[in-house]
Amino acid sequence: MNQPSATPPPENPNPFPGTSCLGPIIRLAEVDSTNRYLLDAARAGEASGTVVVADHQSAGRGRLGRTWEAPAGASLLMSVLLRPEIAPDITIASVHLLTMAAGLAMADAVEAVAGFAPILKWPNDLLVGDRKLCGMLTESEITDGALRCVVVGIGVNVQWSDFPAELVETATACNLVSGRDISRDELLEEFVERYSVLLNDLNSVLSDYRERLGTLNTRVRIELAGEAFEGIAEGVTDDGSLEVRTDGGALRCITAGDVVHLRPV
Ligand code: BT5
Repeated sequence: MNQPSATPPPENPNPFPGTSCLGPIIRLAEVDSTNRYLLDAARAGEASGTVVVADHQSAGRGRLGRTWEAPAGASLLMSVLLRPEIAPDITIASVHLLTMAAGLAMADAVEAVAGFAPILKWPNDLLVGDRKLCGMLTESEITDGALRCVVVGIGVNVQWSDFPAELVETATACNLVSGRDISRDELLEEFVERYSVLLNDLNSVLSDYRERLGTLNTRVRIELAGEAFEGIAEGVTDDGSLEVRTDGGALRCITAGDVVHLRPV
């Protein structure tokens, strides 16, 4: 007698077994911006935890209306959709923890895959020396005073042969630092594992970020709209602002702006 055929188990929608909350991964060959794509998808109901990865962006976004440039296939260009249910501690006032956690997770992923430890720079960069390896842009959707979703966008230079003239003095890539080919997929996998763990325990993120932030105790130049000054970066407040002791002795709290690391003190 024929045995009734067993129903096959449903396919695991999480491509990274052992992690609890990130996935599925949507892979795109080309998009204007993974952040734009995922914010629109979120408005249309896309699930929390969805990750979008693109080979190329035609209009990659930086902060303050700037652009993020990368030739096709050279960078890990990704965005992660997070809704409050995936990280229940998240409120409007603590969204910065998601970016800090992404920075910590990506720094560790780079170290695991490429064998070197990048420096964290406030608020959102990974550097090697004074060259930028990775930038992050977090965008939130708030309606009626409530946080609906957060999209954390990350661009990491992974496998570059040349840099465009405007980046040649300021950027670097994993393969150039490690002296060997580096896989975007391996980096993605390592990042997703680490980020999932941190999202499940955001309480430790701020202290880990402070401990590992290369900006602290460093002489910095702060560039704000219409103003620049120098000082020593002394701390990060609970709301994620950078505290800088100016040469005049005042303590200034920076919520948004650009930081240049000048030299260690
Ligand atoms: C950032 O802005 O560093 C945030 C970059 C976020 C990019 C990711 S890629 C996936 C996701 N989808 C998006 O559309 N965006 C995110 P900011 O701190 O403003 O730095 C931007 C500046 O970095 C530019 O003005 C350039 O000077 C420089 N830059 C641009 N492309 C770069 C690259 N590939 N490597 C290093 N520096 C770069």
